[in-house]
Amino acid sequence: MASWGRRSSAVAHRVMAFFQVNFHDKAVRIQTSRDFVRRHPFFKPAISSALVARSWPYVNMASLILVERFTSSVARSQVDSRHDNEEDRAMDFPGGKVTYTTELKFISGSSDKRIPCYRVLGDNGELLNDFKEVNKELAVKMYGDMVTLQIMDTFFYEAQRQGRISFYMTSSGEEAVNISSAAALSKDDIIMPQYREHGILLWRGFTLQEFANQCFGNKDDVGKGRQMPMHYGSRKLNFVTVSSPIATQLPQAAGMAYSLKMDKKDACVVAFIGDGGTSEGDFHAGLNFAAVMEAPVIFVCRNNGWAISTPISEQFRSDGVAVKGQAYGIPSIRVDGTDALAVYSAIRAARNMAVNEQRPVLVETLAYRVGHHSTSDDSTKYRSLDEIEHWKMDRDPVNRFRKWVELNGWWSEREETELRSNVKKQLMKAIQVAGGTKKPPLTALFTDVYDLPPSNLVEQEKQLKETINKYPLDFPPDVSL
Ligand SMILES: Cc1ncc(C[n+]2csc(CCOP(=O)(O)OP(=O)(O)O)c2C)c(N)n1
Ligand SMILES: [Mg+2]
Repeated sequence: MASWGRRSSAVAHRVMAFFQVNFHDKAVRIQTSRDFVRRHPFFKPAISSALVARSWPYVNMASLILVERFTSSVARSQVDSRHDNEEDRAMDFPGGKVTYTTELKFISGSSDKRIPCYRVLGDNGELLNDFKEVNKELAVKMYGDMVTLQIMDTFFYEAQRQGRISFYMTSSGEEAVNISSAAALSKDDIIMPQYREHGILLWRGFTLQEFANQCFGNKDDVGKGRQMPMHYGSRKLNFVTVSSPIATQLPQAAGMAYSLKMDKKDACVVAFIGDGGTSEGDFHAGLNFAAVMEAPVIFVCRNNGWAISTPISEQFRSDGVAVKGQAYGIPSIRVDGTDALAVYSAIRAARNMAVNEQRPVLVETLAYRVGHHSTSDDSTKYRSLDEIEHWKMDRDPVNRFRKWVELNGWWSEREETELRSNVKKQLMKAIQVAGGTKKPPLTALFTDVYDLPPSNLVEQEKQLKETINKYPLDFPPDVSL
């Protein structure tokens, strides 16, 4: 934990705080400044102890920060009030009182009842309660973006099949998780994606042309063609660039959320993870850090049943993922990810909790991965066609939401036809333009990381140019040296 204290100060970039801490009943004031952190990003013990009164024993700065920090009174009071009535029979242990029992009994590895799945819409798009959070304007935009996402996925998937781009991943089956989450958040909330969350970018205004430019890796791609397709990112839209190593975004999300808290921002971090990602150590580190530091972050676990060919029955023996949040002391909920309204209201409530109460929240969405894992996968090799068809036909989130929008009289067949033909036209144009746009110059491969490139990079650049000049037919003709 102490090491995280140091790490978070680096992640958060700056600490402009004036801590008043009580240590062994003596008040100590420690001022840290932006300059101080820049000069001593790891709060070396020698430096931290120098800041504390000399007569004091060695004190680690990180542990002091953890004593009295930006807290959540709600989270604290929930922990403290657990054993109020059992004082007499309780062991006073660090972390809180624990009651005694003479019964030799292990807590069960599973509860009798599975955590239920929150939903608002019935199977035929009918409301199951008196939900009023989504008005016509919002509903039509949500539906429009879900359809756009579906069509975009089909077009880019086909473009990969035709050899025009190298890779693609669809969000088939998880359109509501994408679009409803985005709709429920504020644009100031920072998204730390896994990789199947491009619908959030769409919602925030990333254009179809920008998607196409990234997938084609052309000179107009924001990332200058240096990432695989699907590794989108947009500083303007508060969407941190996708990074493939699974779950690395979760500890980073905890640190980033803590920095929002220090700056008293009216925003949270929203970190996405797949069911497979929860088996990574970083998932557990991220949740625990966020819980202990009371960081305003929403962890959204897209439980889609599969991690490439690994089914969730081989991924974990717990009742899914929501229960893990409780183990870390994080309020958690399981939501029907094929119900756009349920996802919307759960994420909205989670955001209110994260921002107003300054604490993490975990949302587990259940929405089957209808598509293959990626264009490098054929899922019919490890799961039945019937299973895929069932989710595709009977539980499609877009159709279900459409039924509700239509029941309200907010959508017609004519609007549906217009929307679809419009999106298709835009996509055909975007793909044509992106495919016809030059690649970024080769030098872009070697810039933007170092102020002065190190000698090994200079050498690699030289070697690459020599190789291209020697074997020009093996390299794309539209890359300028
Ligand atoms: C650390 C790490 N290990 C393995 C992989 C290879 N890999 C890429 S995607 C994936 C499956 C992830 O499944 P899940 O988290 O359920 O997300 P989904 O694809 O279902 O959305 C794996 C194992 C990786 N990218 N990073
Ligand atoms: Mg999965």
